[in-house]
Amino acid sequence: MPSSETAPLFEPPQGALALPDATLTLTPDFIADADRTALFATLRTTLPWQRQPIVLFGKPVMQPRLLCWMGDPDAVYTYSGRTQQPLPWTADLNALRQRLQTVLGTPFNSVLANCYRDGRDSMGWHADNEPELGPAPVIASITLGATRRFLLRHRQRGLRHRLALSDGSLLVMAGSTQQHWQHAVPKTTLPVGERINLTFRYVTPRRR
Ligand SMILES: O=C(O)CCC(=O)C(=O)O
Repeated sequence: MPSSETAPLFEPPQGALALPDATLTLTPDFIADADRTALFATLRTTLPWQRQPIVLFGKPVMQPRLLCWMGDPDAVYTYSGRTQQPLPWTADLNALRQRLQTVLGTPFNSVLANCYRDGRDSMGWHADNEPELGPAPVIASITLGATRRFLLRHRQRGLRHRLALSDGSLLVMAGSTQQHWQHAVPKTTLPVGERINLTFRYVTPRRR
């Protein structure tokens, strides 16, 4: 019997979500309750958070949240018209990376960290389908802090699904999910606290 550290996450009954054309697994308590507050505080105070513009319809627009891109030196990532050079791993993020690699059995060489300061911060509809992620990327998404709605919409069939991503949860998106589904974190008028989301990825290594 595998231990909970090594049990595969892609098999039911560990939270596999039955959506067509998707491989999604939600593990609500991936980060132990006792560790969540301290990890949130460390990431919030030590990561070099930035507001960054993206290019929308040819014009630079500020993204409505704070973010930073970290990873191996050759994990260069281009999305929404902007090329991200990785900052070096912090000890906490590297430890999470190692744990995810062990549990999921797949490599990660980078992480996009997003900080939603309140309900006005958001993430628009998109798929993580940039060429450097490959055709079937495994995206491991950890949430710390406030619970926010995470919306999914099927790109061809008009299906929709809604998840609540809560403190300490891990959502894994794999297989053909990014080919067929888009996702978003909408704004909310509810009084919500700060939320950090970490999406660990493997991008094809590139020369700097
Ligand atoms: O904050 C989230 O849960 C979503 C993050 C996301 O969509 C992304 O990093 O691509």
